[in-house]
Amino acid sequence: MAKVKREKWSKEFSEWYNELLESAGIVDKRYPVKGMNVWLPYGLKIMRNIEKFIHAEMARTGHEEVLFPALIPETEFQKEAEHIKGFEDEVYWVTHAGLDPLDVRLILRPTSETAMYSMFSLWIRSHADLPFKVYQIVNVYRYETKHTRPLIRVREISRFFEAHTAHESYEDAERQIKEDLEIFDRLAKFLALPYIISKRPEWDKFPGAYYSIGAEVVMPDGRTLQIGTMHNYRQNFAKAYNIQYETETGDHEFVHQTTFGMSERLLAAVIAVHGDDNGMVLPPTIAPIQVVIVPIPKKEAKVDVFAYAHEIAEELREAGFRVHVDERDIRPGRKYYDWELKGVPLRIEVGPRDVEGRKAVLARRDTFEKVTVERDKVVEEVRKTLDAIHENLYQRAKEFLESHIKRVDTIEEAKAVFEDRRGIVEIPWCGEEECGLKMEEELDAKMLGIPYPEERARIEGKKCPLCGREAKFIARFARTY
Ligand code: 5CA
Ligand code: ZN
Repeated sequence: MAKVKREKWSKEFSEWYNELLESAGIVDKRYPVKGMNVWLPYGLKIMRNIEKFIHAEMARTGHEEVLFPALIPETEFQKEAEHIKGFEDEVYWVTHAGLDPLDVRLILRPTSETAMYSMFSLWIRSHADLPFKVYQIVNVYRYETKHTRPLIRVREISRFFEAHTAHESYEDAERQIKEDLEIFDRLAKFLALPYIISKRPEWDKFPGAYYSIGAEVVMPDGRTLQIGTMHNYRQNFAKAYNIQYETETGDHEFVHQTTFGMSERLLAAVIAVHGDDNGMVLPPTIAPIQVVIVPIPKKEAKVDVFAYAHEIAEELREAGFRVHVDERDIRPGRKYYDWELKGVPLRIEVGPRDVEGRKAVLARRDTFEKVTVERDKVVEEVRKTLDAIHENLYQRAKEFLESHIKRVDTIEEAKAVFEDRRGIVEIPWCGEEECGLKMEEELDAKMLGIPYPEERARIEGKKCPLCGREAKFIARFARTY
């Protein structure tokens, strides 16, 4: 039985990742615009399965789907001062139509606040329209200057999920953030991804937000990846875009707004967190093929392994599984290799002896364990094994995450963590921006923020290692993607 190997996966993660995206057929990064990649069929199928879950969650929580144009007039883009400041050096401009310069130049959306909110001000009239909850999954464009990487940091984010909501009060907007966190938690469980939530420091909030929170996973090399964010805007954008509603008493008030954003980074996290040296390991929930059946014919055998394989496949399909029978005329070992690379969670091998004995061999992708089961128990065993795989992926990832969070008291200890296995360092902090920024500099790391909700971040009896004052919070630092 093969053993799980994670040498290259952890020690040369970048190389492992880039090779895998190509060999497993996820995206092709040879497209001639830097930071913009081509989705390949297999990668797209996995991403669509993630999106299906997101659409279902949106329906469950009463968000309506919309689609806004990708172009935004300069005049709309410039209405919220903080927002422009945050994005002006990242937007792509459309300045001409044919040969004529445009009167009002257009930007390609980097996110859709400035596209949506002038329309919100037309649509939202009274308290009866609230809460107002919409979302879209679209491509957005950001001229990223940090190192670009497929799915992780792209200049065309092709599967950008953004939910935008408007509320009567701050309290109701806070309820929305709680709902977003619950949706995110269900999605993370669906992807078998353990994560941490932090409230961003003031200097790293989303441009225009009152506060921002982020969800992070730890990648195989110990760096963190932000895979989701929620923002409470309070009335900042409502004032800039004049989004008012009539209260029950006939007064006019600005709405409170929130957003919730994610992208194909979710897929990057799944690939990275669950993978090993043999390739991807997909959670059964999103695997385009959950079970691959490999018939192993033998020349002198009289029984038909192909018919037997199809019979099992049909039965599994009827039970609701996504199944593929690999009938290619190549050696079984080669087939195993291909499907392991592509992360198919479960393989069934059937040879003449299995046909004669009415048996089948189940081989797990996550542990490489093999068991022989009775033919009439196959459906039941497949169901049990896929569940076990999902659970094992989650537990393994959870252990990895937990072993990469270290609480320390001094800068020296924090530095040692970043030299050793990296991950996330938690350190006492007085709460002052000056100390936070200095710690970022000394550690050559980013402050992810403080644990969320804030009650979990408060500490007593510790000193800020920089200024020696009483520490108010635990602050998290990491090298980030
Ligand atoms: N308007 C808000 C909420 S929708 C917003 O744009 N927030 S964001 O800038 O934090 O982006 C939301 C999520 O998109 C991030 O958490 C991250 O998962 C993803 N994302 C951001 N930039 C990129 C990028 N260049 N490539 C891939 N994913 C990205
Ligand atoms: Zn301090």
